[in-house]
Amino acid sequence: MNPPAGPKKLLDWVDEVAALTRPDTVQWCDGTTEEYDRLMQLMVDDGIAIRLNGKKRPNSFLFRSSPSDVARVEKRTYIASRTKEAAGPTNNWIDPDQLKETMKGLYDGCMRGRTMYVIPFSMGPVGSNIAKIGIEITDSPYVVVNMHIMTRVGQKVLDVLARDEEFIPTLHSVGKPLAEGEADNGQWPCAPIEEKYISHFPEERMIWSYGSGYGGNALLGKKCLALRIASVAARDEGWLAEHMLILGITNPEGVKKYVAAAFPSACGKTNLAMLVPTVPGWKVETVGDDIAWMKFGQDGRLYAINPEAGFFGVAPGTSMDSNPNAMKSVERDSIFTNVALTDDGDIWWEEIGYDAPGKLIDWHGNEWDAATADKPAAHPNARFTAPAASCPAMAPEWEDPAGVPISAILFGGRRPGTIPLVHQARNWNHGVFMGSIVGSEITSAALDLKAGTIRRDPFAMLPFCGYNMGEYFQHWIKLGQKADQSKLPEIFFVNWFRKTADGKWLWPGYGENSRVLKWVFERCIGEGEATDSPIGWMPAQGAIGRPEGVSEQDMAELLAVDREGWLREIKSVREEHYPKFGDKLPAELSAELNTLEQRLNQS
Ligand code: GTP
Ligand code: SPV
Ligand code: MN
Repeated sequence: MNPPAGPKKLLDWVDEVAALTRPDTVQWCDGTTEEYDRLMQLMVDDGIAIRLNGKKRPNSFLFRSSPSDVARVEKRTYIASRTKEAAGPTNNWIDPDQLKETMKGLYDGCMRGRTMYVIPFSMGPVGSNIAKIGIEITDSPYVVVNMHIMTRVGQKVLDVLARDEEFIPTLHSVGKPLAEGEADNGQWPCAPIEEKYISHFPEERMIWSYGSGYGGNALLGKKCLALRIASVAARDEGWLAEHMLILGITNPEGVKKYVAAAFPSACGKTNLAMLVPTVPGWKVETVGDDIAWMKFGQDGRLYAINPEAGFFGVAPGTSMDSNPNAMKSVERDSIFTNVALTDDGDIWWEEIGYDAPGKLIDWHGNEWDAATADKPAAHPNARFTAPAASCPAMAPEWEDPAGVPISAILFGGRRPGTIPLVHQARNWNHGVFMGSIVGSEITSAALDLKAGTIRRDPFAMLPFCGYNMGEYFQHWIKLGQKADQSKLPEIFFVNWFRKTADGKWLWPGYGENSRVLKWVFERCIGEGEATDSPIGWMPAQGAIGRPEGVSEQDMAELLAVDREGWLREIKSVREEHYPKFGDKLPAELSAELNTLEQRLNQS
């Protein structure tokens, strides 16, 4: 694609970046299949990509990242607002001028020997008034092909820009300039950890990323734009940018409702969004699996769109049993990163549903034999990138620029104890309280955190809120106050991850979660039997059907109020969680905490 005629602001910025980073050439991306194919071939020729067996996995490719570049890096992620207070207690902050100084030093000449790609992309349907336009400059062709799938790329975006010059500039480099005659030689390029920066300048609505080529660090439309920067815009403009899946659920009578759900990373959003119900006659359809932008409509209801166009999903654990719709989404036209390779040119990962067929090449590129291996063949945070349109469960309306009206919001996380399978908030503020105390058990997987501990992850937004989390709580409270109370979504707290004393799952999860969704649906239309409890509304006995293999005793445990556990929870929120927010903590939330304690003590 030739450089466009304008807007000038964009052309100037591209020139300025090229002068600083000094690439060999500059290429404007047009989002076409031809461009995708050409870049894939280039990466295959460079030994960075492996073309999978076209008979098994048509038009699909495998990439292996550097072992030092396998996930988001929270400790290198910065919210560089003017003041530290604006970033708040939960974000890493550096003074923006100082950070720019450091990063300009790193960017200086960083694209030497490489091509600089300019990607015009839209988060949300192109031209929709809820959509936002970004430009990503990157020296990674891997980023370009992933952005093709995850966002809407190309000329039509520039056409919109020609009418309205507003765009979010995002700059990315893998941070590995090439000397004269040097090549990557099949090695995934990235910079050492202490040179990685995933930086956000919220007041300027600008993103600078350096040193990592992986996922949310590098595909800047996703976490950086659609959550960290969008959350700031949402606060200023009165809407919500959330780490939530969106699904449609239809009952046997054909009535359809929409549910949004916030669970921390690797806690089941993609799986719930694509769920195949075990309850006969019910249907679930996918609108989005990771991010929701929600605005109140003229009719006073909250409408959600999925700003993305694809899935960047966790591969291990995905099987025809656990998530058949994801498996069908990756049958073709997909990118796989850090999974294992079979000797017939297909992919494999742990718990894919069948044994590794003989010897594999693991995600490091080494031979791997199931009989002798002591490490997994796929990295626990190995991912697939697949077009949303490939998913058989997509709701026909998933790209509707008007969005879908949300009837229920769920919060959840991995909690082996205390939090029951489901309970419902008494009102909006109680629901905001539930969101504010979300926590999750750290599994060994993706992030560089201590396994086995519970980390508070309010609204599943801890790594993704672009401003002070205390103000974010206030924003949620305020939106509820301004809204028509009768039209606000009902709020629920769910937990698929209860364990027995010996560490087994109490609840089978996956498709069986439809039993909980059914109760949620029924509660939204004033049916669904519930009993009042100290922690909120709970399903009446028998209101949630018991899956095969779950004993009556287990069911009772899943739906009990664990008084001692909740009193410990209150103590931890009061002493370790809420104090972080100081005077930014809304009084409404402390009041909810006190009410909960009183109700438990009276019970
Ligand atoms: P991100 O893409 O990181 O935001 O993750 P996510 O929230 O979309 O999580 P995903 O659906 O990919 O699931 C993460 C892991 O949790 C996978 O290993 C799943 O197999 C597992 N999982 C998902 N749903 C359930 C469930 O209902 N029960 C149990 N036990 N595990 C689940
Ligand atoms: C998450 O960590 O929540 C993800 C993966 O969805 S990434 O896009 O890498 O952030
Ligand atoms: Mn996510």
